[in-house]
Amino acid sequence: MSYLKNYLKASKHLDQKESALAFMASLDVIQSVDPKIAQAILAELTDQRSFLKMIASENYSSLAVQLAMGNLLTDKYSEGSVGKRFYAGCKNVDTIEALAEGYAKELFGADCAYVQPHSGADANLIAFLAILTVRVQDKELQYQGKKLGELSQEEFLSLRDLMLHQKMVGMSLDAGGHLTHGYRHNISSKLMISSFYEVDSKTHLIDYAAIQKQVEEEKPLILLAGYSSYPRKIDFAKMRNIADSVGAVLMVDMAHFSGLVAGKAFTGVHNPIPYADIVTSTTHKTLRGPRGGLILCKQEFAEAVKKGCPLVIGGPMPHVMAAKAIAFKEALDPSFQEYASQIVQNAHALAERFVEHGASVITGGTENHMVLLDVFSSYGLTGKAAENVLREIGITANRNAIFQDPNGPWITSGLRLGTPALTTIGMKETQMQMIADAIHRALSHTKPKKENGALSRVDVLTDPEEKQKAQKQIEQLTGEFPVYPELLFDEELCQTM
Ligand code: DSN
Repeated sequence: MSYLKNYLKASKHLDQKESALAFMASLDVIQSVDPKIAQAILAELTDQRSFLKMIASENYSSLAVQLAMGNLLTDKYSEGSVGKRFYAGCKNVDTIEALAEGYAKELFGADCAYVQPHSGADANLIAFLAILTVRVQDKELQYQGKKLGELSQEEFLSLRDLMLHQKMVGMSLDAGGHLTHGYRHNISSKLMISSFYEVDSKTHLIDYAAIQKQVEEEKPLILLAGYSSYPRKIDFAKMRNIADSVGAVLMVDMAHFSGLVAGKAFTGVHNPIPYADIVTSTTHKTLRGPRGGLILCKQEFAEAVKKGCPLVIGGPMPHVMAAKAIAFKEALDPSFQEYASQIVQNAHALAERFVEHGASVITGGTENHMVLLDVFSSYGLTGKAAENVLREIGITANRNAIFQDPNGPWITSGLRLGTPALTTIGMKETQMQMIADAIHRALSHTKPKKENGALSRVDVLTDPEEKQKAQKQIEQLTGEFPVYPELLFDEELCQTM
């Protein structure tokens, strides 16, 4: 039995979908080389269907996005940029990249778009280096009246030294910043002299006056705004003023909320595009595209950014650029605005319900797509333990450090819950309330086990009856809101293949 035949049998009396036919046929092709890989792909679908996806940085991309990625475009090298390639035969890649750039500019109202970065981390690295190129290297070269290749080794090393002594200020990791924003274990801290702004220790909100003070003291080249784990909007007009007060470049990493910007849930001072010099993003979070990165920038940085290859990356990935183009086109549809606004309403409903249950919600609520729970003070559980309990009741979410976390960045005291994926499959406020109830039920009936006389930070026991009730609540939702409902197959039959 082939996957395709399995689908045809399972969907016999229904409208058979071309995307499902293509997906199932692709599994047959994969199976012909390695059945284990085909099985693992299908098993991942089953897993994603059996658990509610609440990882704030994940989503479900359309099958059109996925199929645009899985084809012959993967074979093509295309170093360079549109119309200026180091390889022959790039006409079709030019078409794809130009379309992706055009859609991105239209979607975000940006002067310039660069769609080659393979990830958000790549996008950030290219952005840092583009800023160093424009604001440090090019100025120095102009002063010396030479091109980069004309410098002697001694001159080049002294320029390199100058570039390595530039400062950046970003949000600290435990306040909600990202690893690539100057964290010691990331290349950003080795490339730049990085320091961090925190959040207010009581409200956990960004303190703009404190950032202003810090920036006046440090006088950085780059002020970086953006987060991986912060449930509020940022006022980019204020950030712009702070950057301008010391002549800093304002860089924004909108990886988490780019879908909310594209879908106009974040407008005015909460839309970074008019305010920032450079904006980076991933394409697979709220934006619902393929795994990848994106840079939008003002003209001043356009030329340097477009040299991301060879600055940081090697060959661009035409198949992923094609999938980015599809995702941007999908986001240009007016329905994406409804989607973005529902993501935020869902997160709001989720947070409110936890507040009603008396749980400690970081910042007291949310304005974006995520809710941060302090599970340590709410339920006496670490983030790691809570993450495991959630998986047991049928939810995939991730633990996250909270500000000045007493349990450190690995075990953590926080749980980060996101609504983008659940919103994609059609859930609304009512379902968010049910989910908050199930999570609260499970966590409030969980106790840490004793380990050598002390309470374990990882091993916990949930009251079996309460756990079962919570599991049932979640099961009801996974049944009502199937993931990729068009992908029908007979599971038993699959296991015999
Ligand atoms: N893993 C992503 C996040 O959760 O923010 C980015 O690294």
